[in-house]
Amino acid sequence: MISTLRRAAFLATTVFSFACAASSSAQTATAAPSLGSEKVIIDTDIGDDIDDAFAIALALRSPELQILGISTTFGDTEARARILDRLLGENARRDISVLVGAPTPTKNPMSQRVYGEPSRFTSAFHQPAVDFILQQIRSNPGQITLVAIGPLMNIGALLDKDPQTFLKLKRVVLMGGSIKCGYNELGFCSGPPPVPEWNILNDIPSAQKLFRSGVPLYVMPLDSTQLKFNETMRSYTFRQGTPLTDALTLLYHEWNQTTPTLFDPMTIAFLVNPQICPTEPMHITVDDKGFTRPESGSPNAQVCLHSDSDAFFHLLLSRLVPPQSE
Ligand SMILES: [Ca+2]
Repeated sequence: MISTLRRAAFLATTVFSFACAASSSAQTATAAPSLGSEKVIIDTDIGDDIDDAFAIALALRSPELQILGISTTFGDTEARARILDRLLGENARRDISVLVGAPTPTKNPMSQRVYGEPSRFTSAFHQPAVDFILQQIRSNPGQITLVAIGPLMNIGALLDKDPQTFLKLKRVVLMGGSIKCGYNELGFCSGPPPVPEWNILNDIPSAQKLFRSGVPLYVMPLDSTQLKFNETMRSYTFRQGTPLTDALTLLYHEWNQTTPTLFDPMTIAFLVNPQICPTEPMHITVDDKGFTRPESGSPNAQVCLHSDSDAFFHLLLSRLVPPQSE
């Protein structure tokens, strides 16, 4: 009981501080479209789990970022692109290109497919993701951060098609892998041993290519990304009634589960404030079962094993909520 009361008091204090932060960051919350200095392309499997939508929402509200495009990967990539069409259209961000990866076979149901049914925002054509990303790298060598928050088919295709251009990325920031702990419903790293993580497991050869590529690689594995979006935070977010929070509300209900784990948004939080997920150099080998094993050798990745979850949620909520009226 004592711990329950303490937790309730902590949550009340935390949400109050989010509200204050929202009020003090009115300029941040209204800054759209963003023309920030950090050029990013986000590669996503939005539509299955719910965390991709939160990652994109946070990116849309991060004026530090200039989002050049959002590409889809894994399964029915056109359906995912239509979800993005609507999400961007309803938030007046059709300036952002929506790209489509090659479709792949999957039996995984797409929980948020209905959100992407044809609407006034649906584009008749989506440019192939690999062509667009290579064009953008060639036009902006050394400047683009590729944020990978889905299975790695597009990454593998980029490396197959033009590895020299791929190496002209500024860096890849990946949500993926499991270094010292596996999936844990409690949200903290205690007990479960490492497992093959979803984004790695669904395209192991591409993951192996990525970790061997030599591109600057920043990794947010399960160890630092099992961030539970609890009931208090959900209620606070979903009652805001903005186009962005309304989109998240719809997608959350179509997802039809209770507590989201916000794995993917940590990549965006890292771009905005690297101190939220400090990295350390490691040599990671992806084995044939999809385990990401730390081994001896020269570092091939900067890996975040411990994140600041309070700072993460403070950033997320202070950006998702609108400015308070004076
Ligand atoms: Ca994802």
